[in-house]
Amino acid sequence: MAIERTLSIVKPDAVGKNVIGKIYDRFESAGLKVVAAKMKHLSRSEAEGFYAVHKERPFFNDLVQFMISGPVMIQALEGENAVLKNRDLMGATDPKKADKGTIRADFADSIDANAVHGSDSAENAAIEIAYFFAASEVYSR
Ligand code: RTP
Ligand code: MG
Repeated sequence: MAIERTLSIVKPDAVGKNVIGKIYDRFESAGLKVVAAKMKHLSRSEAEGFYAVHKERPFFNDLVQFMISGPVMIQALEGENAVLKNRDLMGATDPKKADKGTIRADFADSIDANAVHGSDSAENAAIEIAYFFAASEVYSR
């Protein structure tokens, strides 16, 4: 299995609950390494640009409004099968449907305030990592 990278965001709800470290522990316990990280309060245009694929969806405005409601913690994760592994750790988009023991089941309150973002493909991961990090800010290790 090839080493892959994925882009993860701890969303404003989870940052507000002070569970960044608990979520990082899930990544590290699963063998994913944090290879880049920054805390940032996104501007509206940054959030709109990040979620541009969803701009025609009915939930787009609520999603952007939520993502700029407070600071987020953004990280690139590296490891075997990182994209799918992170999606498995996150659980389903709606925390009510997320499997027990997943990040969203344990830390999220609703489909809007759902604790984490994770890239959905290796191709999108590369685009999303480049959206937030210069190549020189990502530390392969
Ligand atoms: P994310 O991109 O944040 O990792 O979440 P995801 O892949 O599990 O879900 P996605 O379909 O990409 O949707 C992005 C975010 O939009 C909100 N959403 N609301 N009300 C709705 O039906 C609905 N569907 C999606 C969620 O907050 C989701 O994380
Ligand atoms: Mg998504």
